[in-house]
Amino acid sequence: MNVVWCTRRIFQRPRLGKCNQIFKIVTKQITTTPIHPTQNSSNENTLPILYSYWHSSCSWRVRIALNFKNISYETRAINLRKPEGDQHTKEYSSVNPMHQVPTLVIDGHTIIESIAIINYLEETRPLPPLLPRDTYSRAKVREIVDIIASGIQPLQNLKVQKYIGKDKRKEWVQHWINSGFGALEKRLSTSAGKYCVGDEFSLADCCLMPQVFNAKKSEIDMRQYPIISRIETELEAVPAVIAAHPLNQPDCPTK
Ligand SMILES: N[C@@H](CCC(=O)N[C@@H](CS)C(=O)NCC(=O)O)C(=O)O
Repeated sequence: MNVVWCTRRIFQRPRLGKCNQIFKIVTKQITTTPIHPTQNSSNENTLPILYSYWHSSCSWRVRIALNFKNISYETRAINLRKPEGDQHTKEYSSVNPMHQVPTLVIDGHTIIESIAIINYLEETRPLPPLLPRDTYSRAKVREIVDIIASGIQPLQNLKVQKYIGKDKRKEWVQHWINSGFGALEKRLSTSAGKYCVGDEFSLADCCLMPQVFNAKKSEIDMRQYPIISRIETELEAVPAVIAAHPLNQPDCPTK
């Protein structure tokens, strides 16, 4: 397993310049310091550890939630793209037997699965909230989360793409993203305000932004999805989202 070593680096990407974020790497291992005061575990000396890969949409979901809740954390980079893949090492497999990122170590617990992690954060550190108060709005948030986290992302995962094979890969990914986004666009038409559900940023938005990023990488024509695209524009200006962007991660390759 690789830990990315870094003494100090400042991340300022012009592309994300709407709200410039500055991250100080203050320890030998990567530590992202959020903009606001911290909301950490009772043991102030122990930062939560996020096993993450810069390009992973599921890691990005958790990074957004951590940033949104002003929780300082340390990043341990798991390089999924190396031929032998850090996710398959014996050491990491004992942390996450699904051989996937993210994994969060927090409050003496090791939690895998991005949505389980974010729900833990929501329940242990409720402010600012990622779920609305109103029961029906919460259901809407969870509906959108499920469409993305169960209905779209698993079908485009790296190991699935490898299994499908090079020839079919692009068509497969585009098919399932378009199928999921078609449904999502219709459901968002019943809930969206500024964000996925009304005007409050939520767990649904933590999931939407990384999925749109992947869709664009997969050359999906986003003009088919005007509501998703409009929400994406709003999300591009949210500091917690910008700070969590793949290009702003310490393990993002410089080239
Ligand atoms: N349901 C899991 C999915 C995690 C997942 O698919 N992670 C991807 C990156 S986004 C991964 O680690 N893939 C490794 C692989 O396919 O080899 C979650 O939400 O955390």
